[in-house]
Amino acid sequence: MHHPELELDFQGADKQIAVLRLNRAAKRNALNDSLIVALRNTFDSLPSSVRAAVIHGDGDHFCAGLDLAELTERDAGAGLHHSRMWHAALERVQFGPVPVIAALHGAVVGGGLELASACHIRVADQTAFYALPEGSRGIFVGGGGSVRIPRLIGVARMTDMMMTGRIFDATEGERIGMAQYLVPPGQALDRALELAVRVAQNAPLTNYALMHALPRIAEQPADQGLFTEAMMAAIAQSAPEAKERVRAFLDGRAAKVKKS
Ligand code: 1HE
Repeated sequence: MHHPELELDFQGADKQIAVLRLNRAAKRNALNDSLIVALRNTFDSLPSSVRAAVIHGDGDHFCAGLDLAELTERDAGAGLHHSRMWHAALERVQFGPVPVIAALHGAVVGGGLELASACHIRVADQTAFYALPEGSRGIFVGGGGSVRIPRLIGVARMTDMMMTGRIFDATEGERIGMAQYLVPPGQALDRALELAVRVAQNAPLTNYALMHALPRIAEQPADQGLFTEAMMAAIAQSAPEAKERVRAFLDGRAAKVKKS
């Protein structure tokens, strides 16, 4: 199961935070097939103590995307299966057991951006930049990018990135919705870990609803979305943990909402 280029570590008092590190800096963390399979296996087999995960990259870049050295003479069938392999792995990131926070720096390009877009929250430092060089390499996205990236930044911006090779820097990236947090150079991992600790404190059913119900509701027609929302709300509030958390607030034992 262990893959030398995908390090897995656990942090927090109860080992609640899984920290995954792409560990292939010499190749700018380019994702070869074995790394993609390892990513999938890791999310399939996280210990039940884990409540949130952080993913980041070693070296100067988050991830240079697909390992182009492996993009050999695939025929159409092999290309289809290759793309589906990426889909299966990134599906386990998005719809796996726990929320995943991406800590981004340097190149977040091609399949690296596809991986980042499968995560639930993105934290970028000022060195991050975003590109989809597939357009200039004569290929197309194949790791779910055409589905997930427009949901972050819109179809028009993704078209522009692929057609013209446009690169967004970290500040622009935060402005257009690539990342939700922008931090000084070198601070993305620390901030992502802080956020993971916070996310891990939520009721597991709330995180489940945010990961599994919210994106589906967003795709549904309004009437169906409202119905799904009502079902999810009813399930979440029926949990003993929800009742206890609400009681704690009413008894003055829980934090108020405070502006920072
Ligand atoms: C690689 C890869 C890679 C670097 N596959 N080997 N992605 C791309 O088109 C991005 C290609 N990479 C780059 O543009 C640059 O490498 C970076 C901007 C990411 C970093 O630049 P730099 O100057 O720090 O590194 P470098 O000198 O370009 O690369 C260092 C080594 O990593 C070098 O190998 P070396 O043996 O000569 O040292 C590079 O060849 C290697 N390397 N990126 C293989 N991507 C599911 S479909 C997804 C489709 C895509 O992702 S297409 C986009 C692919």
